[in-house]
Amino acid sequence: MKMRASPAALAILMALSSTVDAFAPIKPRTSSSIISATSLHAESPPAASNFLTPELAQSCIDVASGTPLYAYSLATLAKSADDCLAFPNAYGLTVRYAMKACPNGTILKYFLSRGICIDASSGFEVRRAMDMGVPAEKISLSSQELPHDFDELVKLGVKINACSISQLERFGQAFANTSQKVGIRINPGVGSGGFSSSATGFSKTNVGGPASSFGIWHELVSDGTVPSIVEKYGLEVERIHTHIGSGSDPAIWQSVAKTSLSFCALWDSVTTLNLGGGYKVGRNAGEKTTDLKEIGAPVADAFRDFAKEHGRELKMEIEPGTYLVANAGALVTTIQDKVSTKSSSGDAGHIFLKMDAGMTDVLRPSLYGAIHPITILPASGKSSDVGTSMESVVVVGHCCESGDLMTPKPGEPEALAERTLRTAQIGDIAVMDGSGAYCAGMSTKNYNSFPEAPEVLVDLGGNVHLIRKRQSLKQIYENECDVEAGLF
Ligand SMILES: *Cc1c(COP(=O)(O)O)cnc(C)c1O
Ligand SMILES: *[C@@H]1O[C@H](CO)[C@@H](O)[C@H](O)[C@H]1NC(C)=O
Ligand SMILES: CC(=O)N[C@H]1CO[C@H](CO)[C@@H](O)[C@@H]1O
Repeated sequence: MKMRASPAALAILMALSSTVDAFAPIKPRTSSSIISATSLHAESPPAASNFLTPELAQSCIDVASGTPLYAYSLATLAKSADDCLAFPNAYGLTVRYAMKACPNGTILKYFLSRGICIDASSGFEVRRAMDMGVPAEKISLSSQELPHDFDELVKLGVKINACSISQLERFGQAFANTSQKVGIRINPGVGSGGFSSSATGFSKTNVGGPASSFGIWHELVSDGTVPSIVEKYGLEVERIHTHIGSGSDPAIWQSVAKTSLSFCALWDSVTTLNLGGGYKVGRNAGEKTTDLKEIGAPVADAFRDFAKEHGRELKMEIEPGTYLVANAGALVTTIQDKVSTKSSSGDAGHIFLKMDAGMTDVLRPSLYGAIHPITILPASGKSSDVGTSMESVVVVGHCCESGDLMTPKPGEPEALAERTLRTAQIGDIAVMDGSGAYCAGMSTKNYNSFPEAPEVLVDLGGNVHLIRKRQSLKQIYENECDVEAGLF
């Protein structure tokens, strides 16, 4: 069966794309999404991290044979999985975990056990998930680089979303005239990301809009280019996909859903709309976490309206990464040095705390100016030894790299900001919360030849399990090859 974009649907779409400005750009909100300078100087910094008391942090250190390490809370993973699985929907929901946020096999297996499927960002992620036991048909791939073996993945049951015209062409050539089902990822012309204030200007975290390379530009759908490729190769468009990082505003989510649904009207064969991820999570005191029930309700209404108008009950997919894991992970480090540049003549200079971790483990502060809470715990690992004095310090990582800054100004990776913490001595434990998403999986791993940190899982009873060992020095260079003798 050939699918053709109906002229009526195209007209609706063109009308909608001109009202696309109705998606207000996400403005930085001083009160919630961007942490204010004063909240970084809380009267009394907490005596325990999100989920690690001094005693529990010490158990993690014992199990991982030292710091640094990443600890993940099963209780927090369970709660965020519950929230996502309860996302309001009209005609069925599939939750896909965006595994690039934290790809350890144990976490994939946990989400799989909860009925959560996988969103993969590369062919390698697909294979990694399959190696961890995720069935191919539970994996969907939306990638910037179509893997060379994509046809084999499709035959195994992996669902591929074509993310560019050339990807769609290659897909069509591989499956010409077979009515192969395909998904189309569309850049609807607007979008935002974690720290951007603009929907149209460039921001490193933008995943939609003219400054973003993700997905097929919406005008190439409305001008007939995509429909004609689909027709030329006899493909069947089964899924529409958008992922624009929409934040936590219900009105924005409803507009995103409506615009995305307008693309579903183009092909009668579409059964599923995937709205991507991008649900903001508050990591610091005073920051708001998206209320999925609140943003989901108007989205479910939009699906019902679509069904009334088009007689098709579409299934919904969401692809949270951050929401599922961000606050479930913490980086546990040791303060291995403390230096001062304060001069006797004035108040210039700072006290610096140096962690035994840094951009090699958590890149977000130095990449985006992202703010993570830092909690100082006593070296003894005993709650009774938590100190009461405070100190304003700058926290840095262990790399010989001036950008290895753990306390930037919010949104300004180049600028350092002092933070009031419990006074730390060399040897104390420093826990960086909110380190579950885009930390272990995205770092400058092995820079300065620091080994990759181990990972532990804290179960519901507070018992600690090693889920990845610390990398050895040899593992860092084991793939290097010798050149023949006499070359230099
Ligand atoms: C990264 C990504 C996600 C997850 O984004 P979060 O902001 O972590 O929720 C979802 N879908 C796609 C296609 C992605 O690339
Ligand atoms: C697909 O089928 C059409 C006719 O329906 C034909 O013109 C075209 O050559 C076929 N393409 C391939 C690659 O087989
Ligand atoms: C990729 C990775 O580090 N995966 C590890 C996650 O933890 C499990 C242990 O449960 C290991 O087997 C994986 O190798």
